[in-house]
Amino acid sequence: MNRRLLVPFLLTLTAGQAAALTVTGTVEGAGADTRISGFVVTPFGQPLQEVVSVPVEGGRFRLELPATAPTARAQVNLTPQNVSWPGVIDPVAVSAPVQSAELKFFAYQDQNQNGRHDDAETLREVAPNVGKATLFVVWVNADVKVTANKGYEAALKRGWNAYIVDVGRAVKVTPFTDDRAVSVRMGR
Ligand SMILES: [Ca+2]
Repeated sequence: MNRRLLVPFLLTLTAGQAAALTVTGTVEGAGADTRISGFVVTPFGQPLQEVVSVPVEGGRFRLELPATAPTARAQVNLTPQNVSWPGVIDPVAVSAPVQSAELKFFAYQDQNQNGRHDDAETLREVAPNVGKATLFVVWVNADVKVTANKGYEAALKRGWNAYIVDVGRAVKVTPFTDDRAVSVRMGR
């Protein structure tokens, strides 16, 4: 094996070793050709790029998040001023300067059935829930701890992180694990 072949091979190996996160769930009210997708978004929640998407089959889906870093244009400097994550209320503290990208979930009808989102296909934001708590997915380029009002505390590890955020009298942030199924309700 020559050196030029070896490098991509090693990169593939490394990517394969990273634990990719799997989100399985049920969808209520999905029409024909509905896909559930994860988009990296701007700090204002506008979808930038479809990172992953899967068809809903029999009201169910299984989404595997890639282990790779999101596109550079989705990465923003995380500051206490621009954390607009669910459950985060001022005052906010960020323990280290990092780049971050938030992933949001959208549903759409794949009208041309090409297996991906096209501009003409209307995106509808959906909230995957576990009970009354919400799934939250974010990428950071280094370990960082984010704390905020009402007990919000998230210790993020370099790479993709997934949490269940429960907003009540206090904000409870717990790691999301693959064995917990989410539910998505498509509003009308
Ligand atoms: Ca399409």
